[in-house]
Amino acid sequence: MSTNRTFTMIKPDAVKNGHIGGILDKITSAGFKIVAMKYTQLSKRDAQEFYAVHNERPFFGELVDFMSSGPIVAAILEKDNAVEDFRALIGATNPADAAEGTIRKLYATSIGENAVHGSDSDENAALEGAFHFAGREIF
Ligand code: RTP
Ligand code: MG
Repeated sequence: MSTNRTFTMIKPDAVKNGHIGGILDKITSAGFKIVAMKYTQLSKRDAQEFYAVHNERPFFGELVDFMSSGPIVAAILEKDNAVEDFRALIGATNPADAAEGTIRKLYATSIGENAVHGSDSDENAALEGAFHFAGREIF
């Protein structure tokens, strides 16, 4: 994956609460182009693997249970400076600290159930995109 891409998931809380459309509108209105997208659900094992970097953290079990609790939307997004600009668009991990107008400020309910994921580096964006999508699913 080139460095002008990032990877996102609309998490199970936001899907359950009916925010897929609102979140996709924020994403595309901010200038991100969707180059891959699917509606899917992570198994517990998928969530453990995806978030393996956090497996020593106290919230790991909760995170895995939550991320596998219902369907998600996974997508690869393209824009100049995609990783950094998307982290700015989603806002702080804890919605209480998220800036006005950010996706987490608008749609997240708690630090754990925070509506969206955004890759934190170009390297992780590539790994996370490849975790969810085959080459023929990316346009
Ligand atoms: P993400 O990876 O999902 O985009 O979120 P992030 O970078 O803003 O936050 P990160 O530190 O990578 O944490 C990953 C996810 O774990 C859950 N979390 N729960 N209960 C807690 O204290 C806690 N802290 C983090 C959140 O779902 C967070 O997005
Ligand atoms: Mg993270």
